[in-house]
Amino acid sequence: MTVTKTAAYETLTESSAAALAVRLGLFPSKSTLTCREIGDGNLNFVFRVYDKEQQKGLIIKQAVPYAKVVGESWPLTLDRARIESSALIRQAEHVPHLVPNVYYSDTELAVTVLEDLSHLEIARKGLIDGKDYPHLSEDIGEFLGKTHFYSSEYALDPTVKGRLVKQFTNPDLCDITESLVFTDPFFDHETNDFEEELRDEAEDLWRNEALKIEAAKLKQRFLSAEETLIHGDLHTGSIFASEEAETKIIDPEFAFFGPIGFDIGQFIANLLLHALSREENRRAPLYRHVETVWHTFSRTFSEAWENDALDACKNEKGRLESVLKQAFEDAAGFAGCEMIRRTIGLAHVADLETIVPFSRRISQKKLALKIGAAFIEKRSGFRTPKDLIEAFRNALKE
Ligand code: SR1
Ligand code: MG
Repeated sequence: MTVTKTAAYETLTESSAAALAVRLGLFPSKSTLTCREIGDGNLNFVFRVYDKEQQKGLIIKQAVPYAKVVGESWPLTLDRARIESSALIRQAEHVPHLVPNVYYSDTELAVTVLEDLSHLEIARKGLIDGKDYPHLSEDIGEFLGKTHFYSSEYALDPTVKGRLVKQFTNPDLCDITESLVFTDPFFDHETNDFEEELRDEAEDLWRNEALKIEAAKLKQRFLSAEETLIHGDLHTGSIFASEEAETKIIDPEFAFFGPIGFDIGQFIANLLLHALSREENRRAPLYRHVETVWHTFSRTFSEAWENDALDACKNEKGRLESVLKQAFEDAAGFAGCEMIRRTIGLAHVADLETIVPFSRRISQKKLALKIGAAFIEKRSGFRTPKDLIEAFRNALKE
């Protein structure tokens, strides 16, 4: 993998992206290439360059200096491209089979050239189409257990960790999460976005002082617990999957040193938001994923701890358990914030938006708000994923 700094930033087009791939020697100059912009995310351009003759493709991802979902009125630095490629490279040291290969990155052009994963599909889309992805949660649990342990202070020398914390300082993207996940949905803020039919529920949230204080505490954990290098945006749209045991975690541009429970919480929230779009008799695979991701994460993290922890109290009874307990409590609270923001905040999820008829969409969104609030308020009492599922199912019954 090469990291370069070109002369100046310019926004790529389909033809200049293809030309870049040739210039980098990733395709022979005589190739007949097609290139299409396929990005459907909120922040970047994504080009797929394909050589039909060689049946070989690659992805060129370019950050633009603003949030695409909002427009040029929301400026953003381009540094997220550097963060993303560095995070992918670091993750690949521990779970090479679960992340895309990085072929090239250029900090000035804000470009990352990546393995083409077009044979897979985005998990959110597949779930909406009725797929269950039996291996998904085991793979995500392994990804989180290994990457979170080996970038934490439990595994790293303090000076190495300090250097990494600096390298992955990501203020712009942390600010997005801080506002969109932990603040705006809990106030009558202009970024919020919801149907008039949800106004009473939204206003109830905004009046709920106790809930707002708990969300503020979770925001504080998010901002100050420099525990490990987290992915930072692990929703089901950041995962490529197939039904046949292949999973790739993409898009770690929000990566920074944050609390261990954040990624697990976001993943669980998005599974449960999807569960709301299904009938109860189709929810079992989602409940299983919630259990499996936690159990695989904690088993993988614990094995790594046993083999490689540097912690002075490594073998003291209860030390590892207290780390995992904190991670689980945080995960429940973060999941609650994510469920609320995907319902009344900015950046909704297709799982809820495609529910028909409209009356059911509204009733499921009301449930998402109620479950989100319960997760935040009751998080310190939750011990296992079964407790989360029980709280979820109780909300459906009440
Ligand atoms: C302005 S960006 C909106 C959302 O898209 C990303 O995927 C993150 O989830 C962010 O909060
Ligand atoms: Mg993303």
